[in-house]
Amino acid sequence: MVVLSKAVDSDFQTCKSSSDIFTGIPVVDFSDAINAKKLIVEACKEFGFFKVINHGISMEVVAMLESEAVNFFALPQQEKEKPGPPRPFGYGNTRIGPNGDTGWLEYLLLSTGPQPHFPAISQTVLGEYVSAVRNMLTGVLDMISEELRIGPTDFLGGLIGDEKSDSCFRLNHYPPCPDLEALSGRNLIGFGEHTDPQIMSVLRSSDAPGLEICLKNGSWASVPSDQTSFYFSVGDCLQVMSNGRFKSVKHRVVSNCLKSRLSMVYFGGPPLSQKIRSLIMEESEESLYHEFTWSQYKKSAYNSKLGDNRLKLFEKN
Ligand code: GA4
Repeated sequence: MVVLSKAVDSDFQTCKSSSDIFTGIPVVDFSDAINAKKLIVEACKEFGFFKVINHGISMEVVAMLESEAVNFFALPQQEKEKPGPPRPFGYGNTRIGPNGDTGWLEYLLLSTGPQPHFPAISQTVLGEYVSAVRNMLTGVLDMISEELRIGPTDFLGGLIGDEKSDSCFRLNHYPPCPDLEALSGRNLIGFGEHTDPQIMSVLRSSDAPGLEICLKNGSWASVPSDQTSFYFSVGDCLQVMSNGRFKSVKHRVVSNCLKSRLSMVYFGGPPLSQKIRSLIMEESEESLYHEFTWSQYKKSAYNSKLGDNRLKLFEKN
């Protein structure tokens, strides 16, 4: 990582982080299947974001992958760079995407193909984690299909479970940024504000704050860190499929802590050829978006800057 003084005078963005931890994030308890579906749909409409508890995922697998990631990020810089840059998959440091965005983090971007692998991370642990999270996401999406009566009940989940699903996985390490005085009360941005282009994303983080979501009124809310739960966020494709009922949640990460933060995020994407269009429309309701394929949307997303409104290009007016 670059040294802090360089980060402060260079083009790293800063922001005033939201100081209070937000306590209003909906909590979905998987042990209460009857209420889970309704709660998920309400949460996707109100926040585009919710937390899942009693998910049944082995905390041992989570801890093992976390420790693999911690060990990887502790390697000498040269070693970390060996597998190559994150285009499409590899190690990245302070540069995000292809269009000049920067952030106070280092990361690994990985494929989730049939047998996800990365030289410095145990293939067994990575494979177990990815398949457990994929199954959990598939279950959540099936609940949404059922509650909203979108096609067959396994329609949405099927897009992620499909062997051609274009999902990906990211391990983010946000090093501590202790010299906050030099920033005059502001915080370095770890990962700038953005929405995820895919259908839905699943995040698990270490016990350090930093994630913020944008509420409907435009204010930023700080998400409490919770190592034992998973946070789900609606992506752009699901906003389109729900014809705008669900909100693709804008979020960011600020490095406001003395602790380093580690997050693992699974981005559930459909197959490249999948057509994305509004799937629920009441009588006389019109689609808010032009139809596109995931491949078209992805291409357009990779031509955008992180904070751009990527759906704008596909809105009907
Ligand atoms: C945001 C969500 C995922 O992290 C990601 C990001 C991707 C990247 O880091 O390469 C993008 C970003 C994300 C959206 C716009 C483009 C592409 C960086 C960027 C500026 C892996 C993804 O799928 O889209």
